[in-house]
This record gives sequence, structure tokens and C-alpha cells, in this order.
Amino acid sequence: MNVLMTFWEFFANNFLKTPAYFIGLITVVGYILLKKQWYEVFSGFIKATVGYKILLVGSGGLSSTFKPIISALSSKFGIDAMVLDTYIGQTAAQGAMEACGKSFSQAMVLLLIAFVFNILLVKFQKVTKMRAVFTTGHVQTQQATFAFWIFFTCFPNLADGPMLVLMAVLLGLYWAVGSNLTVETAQRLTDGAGFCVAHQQMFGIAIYEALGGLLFKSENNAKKFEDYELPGWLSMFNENTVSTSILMLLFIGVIMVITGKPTLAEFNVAGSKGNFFFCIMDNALAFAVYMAVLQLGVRIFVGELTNSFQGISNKLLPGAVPGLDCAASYGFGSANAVTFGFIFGAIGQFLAIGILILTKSPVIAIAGFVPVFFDNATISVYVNAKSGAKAAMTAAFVNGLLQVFCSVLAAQFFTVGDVSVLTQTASAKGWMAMFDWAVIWPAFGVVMHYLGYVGVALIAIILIAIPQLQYKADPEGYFLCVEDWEAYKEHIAKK
Ligand code: ASC
Repeated sequence: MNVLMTFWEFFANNFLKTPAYFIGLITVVGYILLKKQWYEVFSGFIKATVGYKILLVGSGGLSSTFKPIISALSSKFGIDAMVLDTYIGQTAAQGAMEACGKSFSQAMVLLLIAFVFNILLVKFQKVTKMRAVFTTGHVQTQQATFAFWIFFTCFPNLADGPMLVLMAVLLGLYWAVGSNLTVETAQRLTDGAGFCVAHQQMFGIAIYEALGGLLFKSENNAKKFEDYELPGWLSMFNENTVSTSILMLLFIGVIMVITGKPTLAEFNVAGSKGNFFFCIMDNALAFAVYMAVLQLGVRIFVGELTNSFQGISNKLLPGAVPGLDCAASYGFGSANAVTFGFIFGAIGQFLAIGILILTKSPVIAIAGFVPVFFDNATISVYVNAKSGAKAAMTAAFVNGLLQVFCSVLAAQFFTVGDVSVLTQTASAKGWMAMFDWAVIWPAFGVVMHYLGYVGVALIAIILIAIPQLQYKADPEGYFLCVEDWEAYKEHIAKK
């Protein structure tokens, strides 16, 4: 048992929690199974890992540039509140767990069992119809901690062993079913790049896409961001780098002017000690820079991963698809969808926070960059591809509202005695305000809170049924979609 735990800790710390090496490892295993030459395996590892690390430079750069600006804006208004952020949310949930005598390593064991369960569900996909394996370890760590907290508040007296098993069943199902839900749409967006989404808004993508299809035009009739051909001087907006930069100059510029130079300097915003105009320009233009970096990284690693994954999906896990970080999707589709998703999501969040303040809500939330940007941009990219630009902007705006309102309610609802994610030190009051964790998991929690074990069974049954229904809708195309994208396209055209 000890040897197993030591191995797991090594694996979790060096591979699972650092997706760049995990993706590299998958590439190596895949190419070995495909019996490639050693130098092809080696160069595959380098390209997959370096490509992923470049993606991280892009997404990390976005976070490190805009996080302090958003924090400075909140502090300008003297708001002491819980932060809507995945990392602060995780710290808060961990603090709450520890206050109740549970340890973080229990969440890591939960992660292990749920991950193995995810793989088993895919292994038996003939029965389960689940095709996707989660590979986004840093997100899985956050989710394991959060799932632990939500579940524990519903069954505080359950012994550790049974609790871990029940939690792992739900979390493993959530990973397998959620990422499986995004297979078709990710294949459509990327024209068969061979991955799906393994992040924090997988149900969100499916729900907003379905609503977009109902309320807006769909597929070929919808006007997407990339379809707008602007005339005359406006044509400069047709170029992504230009449009992104101008939009960010306006949006971030307004935020920075409202916040003011002294507050920005307090939060060490880059350039805030120099000329204010250039400080604004520097930060706003950084958006276009990091987006370009991120997309370069995606282009480098996705091809490698897809090719090598055929080894895994031929030999180890037939018909499996790797689930990737949401940022991998930004390498495809319209870059303007990313920018507008961010802006409209932020407007929704700011409006919701304003309403909380005006109505004197007992809990006030402040925006954190990860949910405002990554959640809304991802939803916008997918909704744009399906139902066009208007649907994408609407979805991001509505999502911004939900992120705030639902997180505030959830943070207050899930308590054990007087411990909650709000009772920690001020630096760690938070909730993971990504769609699935602001809406779907709290909904699971409410069901479990009121129905107990019946609720757990009910959620498991619903999750198990989802891929079955997807399969039923198109039994011929369902596995073809991942096995042979070109043949799938022909199949869909015939239908
Ligand atoms: C998250 C989280 C991040 C980002 C990143 C996006 O949920 O914790 O660091 O999104 O995965 O690329």
C-alpha cells in the first residue's frame, strides 16, 4: 500500500499536476504502442511538452497580466468579499475541510480513485458509451477538493471509506460524462483535431449550445464572428490582432482609468509606476500577445498528441479521446469569440456584483480573472461556432450573471456547523465560479442535501443516462466521430 501511495504521489506531483508532462507522457506511450522509431517518440515528447508549455505561457501570461488589474478594481471600491477564482476557491475549500478535521491528502486520494474510475468507464465504453479521458490535472485537483467539500457538507457523519467511494463515483462519472458531452462540438470546432474539453464548463458548453440552438439561428445560418466583413476603415477590425488590441484598449483602458494609477501601483500592475498611457497600452496589448502565444502552443502540441493518441485508442483504450484544457480550443475558431466572451462575461459579472451591493446582500463577491476570462471565452467560442456571434455574446453575459449569483448562494448553502468557504481568513474566501461548479455541482449538492443517498443514486443515474441518450441519437455516427472524422462528416452530410 505504501509503495503504491509513494508511486501515486510521484505520478500526481510530476505528471498529473503538470499537464505538460502528462501530455508528453501520453504522447510517448502512444508512439511506443504505434511502434515508432525511438527518435520519433523522443521528438514527439519534446513537441507535445514544449507546445503545451507554450500554451501555458500564453494562458499564464493572460492571468498574470489581468489578475492584478481586476483585483485592483475591486479594492478601489473597498469591497471585502469572497473571490470568484479557482485557486482561491480551492484554498478556501481546503481550509474549510481542514477546519472539519479532513486533510488535503484525502482529496488527492479521491482524485486518484475518480481518475481510475474515469479510465475504467472509457475502457468499457461498449456498455458505458463514454469516450473521453480527463488529462487536465491542475483542474482535477481543484475539482477533487471542491467536490469533497460539497459532498462532505451533505454527509458530514459518513465514515471516510464509504465517503471516498461515493464521492469518487460521482466525480469520475462527472469527468467521463462531462468531457464526453463535448466530443462532437470540439471535433466540429477543430475539424477533427481529435480532442474534447476537460475543464470546468463542460455541461455549460452543452447547455448554452442547446439554448443557443433553440433561441438563435443554428449552424450554417448563423452569423459568426468570423463572418463579419467590415467595410472601409472598419475593415481593420477584420484582423484578429488589431480588433483584439483595440477592444482591450477600450475595455481594460476604462477599467484602469476607473481604478486609477495609485491603486494599480499598489497591486503591482506592470508599468503602473511609469507613464499611465503607456501602462494602459502595455497591459491592453499584452492580451493580443498572449493570445498569439497560446495559439502557437496549441498548434505545436495538438497534432503530436492526436497522432500518438491513436496508439492508445487502438491498443489500450479503444475509441478514447483525450480531454484537454479549455485553452486548447482557442487555437481554433474565432479569436474575436474569445475576446467578446471575456468582455460580455465581465459585463455580466460586474452587473451582478453591482446588484449584490445595491441589494445589501449578506455576501458580496468580487471578480477573479480565471472565471471571467476562461469560462466565458470558452462558452463563447463554442456557442459562436454553433449559433453565431449574438448567441455567443448573450451566453457569456448570462454566464457572467450566473457565475456571481449562483456562487454567492452556493458558498452560503454548503456549510458544516458554522464552517464554510466564507469562514476562512480574508485572503481565502472564495468559490470556484466556473459554470459547472457554480451551477451544476451546487445543484448536485442541493439534491444530495435533501434526498441523501437517494439523491446520490439519482445523480449517478442521470449522469450514466446522458451518454446513452447521446448514443441513441446517432448510433452509427457516435463512435465514428472520434475514429474517422472524414467518414463522420460524410455520414452527417447524408443524414
Ligand atoms: C482554470 C484554472 C486555470 C485555468 C487554465 C486555463 O480553471 O484553474 O489555471 O482555468 O486551466 O487554461
